[in-house]
Amino acid sequence: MSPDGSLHPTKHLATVLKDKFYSLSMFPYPSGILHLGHVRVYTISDVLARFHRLNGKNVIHPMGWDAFGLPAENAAVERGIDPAVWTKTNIAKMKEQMDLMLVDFDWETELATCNPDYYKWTQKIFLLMYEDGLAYRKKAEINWDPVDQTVLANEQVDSEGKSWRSGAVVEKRLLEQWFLGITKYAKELNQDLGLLNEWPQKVKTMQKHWIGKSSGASLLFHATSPDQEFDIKTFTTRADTLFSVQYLALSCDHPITKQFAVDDVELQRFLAEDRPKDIKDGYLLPSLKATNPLDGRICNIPVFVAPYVLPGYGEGAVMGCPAHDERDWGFWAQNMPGTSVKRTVKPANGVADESTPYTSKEGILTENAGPFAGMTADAARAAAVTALEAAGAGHGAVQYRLRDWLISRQRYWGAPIPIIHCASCGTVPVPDEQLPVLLPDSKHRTGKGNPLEQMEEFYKVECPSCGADARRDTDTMDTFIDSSWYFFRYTDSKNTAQPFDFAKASQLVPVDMYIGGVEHAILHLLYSRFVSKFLATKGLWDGGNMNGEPFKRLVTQGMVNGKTLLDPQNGRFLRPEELDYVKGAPVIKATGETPRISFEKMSKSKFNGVDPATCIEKYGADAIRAHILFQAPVELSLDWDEGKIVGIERWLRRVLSLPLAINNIVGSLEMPTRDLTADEIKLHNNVQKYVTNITVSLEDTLQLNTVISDYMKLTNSIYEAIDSNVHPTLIHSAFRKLVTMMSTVTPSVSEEAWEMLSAEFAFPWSTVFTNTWPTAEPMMESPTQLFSIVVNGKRKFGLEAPRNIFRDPEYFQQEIMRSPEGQKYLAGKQILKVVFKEKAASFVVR
Ligand code: ANZ
Ligand code: ZN
Repeated sequence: MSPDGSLHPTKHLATVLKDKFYSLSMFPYPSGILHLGHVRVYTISDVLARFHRLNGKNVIHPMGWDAFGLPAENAAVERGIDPAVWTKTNIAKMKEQMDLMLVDFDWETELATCNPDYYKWTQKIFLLMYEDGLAYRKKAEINWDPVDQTVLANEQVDSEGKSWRSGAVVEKRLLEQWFLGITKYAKELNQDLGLLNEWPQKVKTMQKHWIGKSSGASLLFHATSPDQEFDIKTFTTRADTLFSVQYLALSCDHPITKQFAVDDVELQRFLAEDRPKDIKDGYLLPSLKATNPLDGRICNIPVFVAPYVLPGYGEGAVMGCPAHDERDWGFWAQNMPGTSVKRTVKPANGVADESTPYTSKEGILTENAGPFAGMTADAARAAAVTALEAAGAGHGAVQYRLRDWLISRQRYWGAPIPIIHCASCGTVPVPDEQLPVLLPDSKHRTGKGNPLEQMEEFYKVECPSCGADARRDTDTMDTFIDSSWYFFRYTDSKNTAQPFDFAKASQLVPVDMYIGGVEHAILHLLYSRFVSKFLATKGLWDGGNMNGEPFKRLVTQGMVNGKTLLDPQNGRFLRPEELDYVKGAPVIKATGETPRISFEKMSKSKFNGVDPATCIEKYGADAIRAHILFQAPVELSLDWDEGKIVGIERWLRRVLSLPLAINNIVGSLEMPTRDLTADEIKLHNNVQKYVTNITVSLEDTLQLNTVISDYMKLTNSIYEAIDSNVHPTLIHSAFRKLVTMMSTVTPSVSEEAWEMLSAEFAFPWSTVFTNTWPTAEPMMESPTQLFSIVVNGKRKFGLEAPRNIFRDPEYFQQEIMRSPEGQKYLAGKQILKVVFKEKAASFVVR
């Protein structure tokens, strides 16, 4: 049902939707082969695009190529070809396969992120960020992939510390790197998840965790050594535990740590130690003592340097509460063995277990908690912040776990960072008129390191500011930047003066429907949200009505799993040549056994891959498109079983037989002037029902699997209508509606059926694609209804009969007995009792 309460979805369409519909599927990496996952996404976006086009919308349905990145470069190294050539060839191949799928993309706005006319603007956006201090350089400990010889973002390192791509154990190195200040947008990115009503909850939850908002307090501990005083700022989410603080811990990078290290050889040794740091490791700064900010009498708090304290989070220093934090408990036991812990929070009813820390955020403060004794932990947290504020020693504070975005890559196949390093001017942006900084043709690729660093003709430049000899930055940008703004470029992909036109982008973005894999739930979607918001702040577009959010509705489609045949003895994956087929059923040649079947992620090693092009050749694009929608709801994973396509093929053949059958009975397209028969009313009502269902599914609920079953049911209704002599004009009209609606999913079958119909008459219409989407008309009251016939308490069959027949019991009983089912269930039986109701007749028989 539509929000305005109307049952007519077409009315909803007209009033709620704007003039445009931007249907976007995540653009692919041009690997050269289209897989079934692609077929699934593009089918969905194509069906929706065609649906909205038939509804008179200005539909934007673009396609492009996420064309920079490592695979092209690796392939180039392996095969000795230019990544640009490799990429171009792959694009051509994939485009051909998309055409085979009959996806109707707007090819006139096609883009590839590796083209200079695109990355010129990626570079410009980087410079806009640089201008605002959002793109900055700093030395950072980075993840170094020793195999690919490149820096990896944190997200590209798995939980075991290995590279997502090469699988090598990642090393830590210190390098000057470019960062984008996404953390400046952390608050908005977190808050505005609340605007994304049409996003899957699981994606929002993942982003929320990734951004990781923590509310707590920032507080100052005064610390003294014999000759100096310090203020140590810490961040805590547990201000209520302030009176249980027994130590402070500083990160290895903390300024105070660095200062002490100057004279303290042992600390130097501790910091330089090359073994993996344990969470419990600590180095006590013997001469430094801190004081509790709310009670000066507690003034002998030891201060440690501890690797577990992250330099980039909070204040890079923590207050240690062994009694209430697992990590602090372990740290205390190792560094201060035998010392008691100070408990200030206990469970509301009962006593704490003395052998473990009490880590719950709920509880009651003990008598050890000074002014907070007796309060609930909740109340104590608030009271502690108030007290700290009054004492000028702290305030409420919020921290985000989100880190700034490290974008430097020491690789060739990416957009060069448009910066020049000058000995006297520092980092100098490349002037606009020198953009794009072109990737030079690289002939000497060794596969190791960054070829740009070895190309003097690339890096040797004049400083744009002072004219002295300078060096061009040889890093390229993370490809996630390329894909963070491509949907803006589609709105104006030929613009040579700016990334895109303000008015065009503002009119078309936010994207109405974004479809892609859930694997992009965090990075790509978060980066795109960040960049869109930034571009709105800079006035490149108006930001829409969702505070710069780029995607109104998001759909994450499920995986496509391949049919996998396994040896039942040992679970081994079976190769195709190990199998025979007996009456279509697989048999293992060697043993004669039936293989075990499961559906698993497609992979070469499982011999379960499916090539879409082969499938399309075998069954046709229409059948593949309908099958892929029919087999599973969009969000769920789909088990690809070719054996099931026959059902779709059978249905499509039935559809294609209808035009002839209809042309045979239809003489003119004049409507009957008499009252409609019961069968005609039934057909009428079925048409309205399916038009409504299909419209709601395509416009709103996206239950695309039920769209296909509704097409099938409507097809059956039309066959039934022919059998029951429904007036041909009504059948003709019902079929035209079916074919029009089907054209979203099965364009060629629909167009063929349409032509066959049109041929009979000199119709003004020429193609099904320029039709208008059918509107549901009011239902008609049928003169008949379905009665349930119950025999000895069990429903045996249904009987269609005039509505009022139950008022004439004798006639009703006769009709029941006369029907074929009545013959079957009642003939020859002794009828003891009959009860007639408004919708049923109940027999007791012997
Ligand atoms: C005292 C305390 C007592 C803490 C207690 C926790 C439990 P989230 O929720 O992840 O934000 N912390 C603060 N800065 C840190 C840093 N740079 N590196 C490592 N740990 C840090 O965690 C916040 C908590 O993590 C803070 O609250 C602090 O320990 C620690 F019973 O302060 B807590
Ligand atoms: Zn200079």
